[in-house]
Amino acid sequence: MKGKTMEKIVNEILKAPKVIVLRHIMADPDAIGSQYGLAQLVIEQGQAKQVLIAGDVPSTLKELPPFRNSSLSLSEKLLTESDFEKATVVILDTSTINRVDFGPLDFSVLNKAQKVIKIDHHPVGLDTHGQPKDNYPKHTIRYQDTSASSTSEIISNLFEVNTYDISLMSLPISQYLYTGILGDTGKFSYAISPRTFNTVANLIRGFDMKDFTEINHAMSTTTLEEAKMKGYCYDKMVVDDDTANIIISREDLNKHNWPADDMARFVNLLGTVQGITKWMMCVQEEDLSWRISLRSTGIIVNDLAEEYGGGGHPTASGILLPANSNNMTIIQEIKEKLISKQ
Ligand SMILES: [Mn+2]
Repeated sequence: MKGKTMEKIVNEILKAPKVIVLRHIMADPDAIGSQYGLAQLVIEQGQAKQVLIAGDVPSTLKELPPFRNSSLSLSEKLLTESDFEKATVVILDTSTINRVDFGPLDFSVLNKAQKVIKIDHHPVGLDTHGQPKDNYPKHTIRYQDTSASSTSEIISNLFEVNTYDISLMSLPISQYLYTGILGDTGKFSYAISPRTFNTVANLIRGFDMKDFTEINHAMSTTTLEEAKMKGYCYDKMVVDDDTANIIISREDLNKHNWPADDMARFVNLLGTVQGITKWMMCVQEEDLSWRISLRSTGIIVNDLAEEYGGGGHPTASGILLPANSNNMTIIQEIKEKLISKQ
């Protein structure tokens, strides 16, 4: 942890008179957990008179205990341009600017902001001048830590910065951040480190464990509809040796009235089948573009994603193919390349 940079950023956020906390589109538990966690931290310990959050919460995540009962979700509203005036905008868990959930606005509103701070755990490439290729505004203050399991882990570590005290942690903050870490580690199955467990130990210390086991349980349950979607995935997946793939067209989704976003979240189901070490899920969005997720248990797949204009983590990356009549050919091509990868 680069203590000084982190300390500077914490102070910057806690002293700001107006704070907006944003995160990525197609939100996952880490995006929302880190966003709510930081927003609540500023409300409880910061000097801001106004703390605003924005972004669409998927219906499935609205039911998770800490988000369901959150006072923050009630205050959520669509931001307007004037909200950004003199604001310190903190963008969490979002590697490139085009993935920020601005609601009806776009990134140009950041020009009105006093400060833009990016805190993230995703890797970003550098351009020839050594600048991050994330398209964030020039004046952005960045804190990027790819060794963290999640952005929620980074936000939890804010409490370990000199001036702050872990005993100041409130139960809502703890639960938001715990949920985020749980989400990005697949309930401590991957991306973990000794630091992850230290962080979690610090987060839950002093609270009733029931407040966390309740989250564990909720994250293991699904709605009946989701259970049916999972069944569909297992039924439709195709296995070639150690590689699994599933291709779900718009027509397939429409038949069941299933949103593409909800379906895409089940990508890791394919990896739960014995013998599968790499897998891909292709889901067709409403605009007929294809969202392709590549995953593996260790084999590097982001080079394949990059070959098709995508990117991400070495073992978890994605490609977006804009609507095109040629897409099925490209998907077959990616599939073949994934099968032959070792
Ligand atoms: Mn994350």
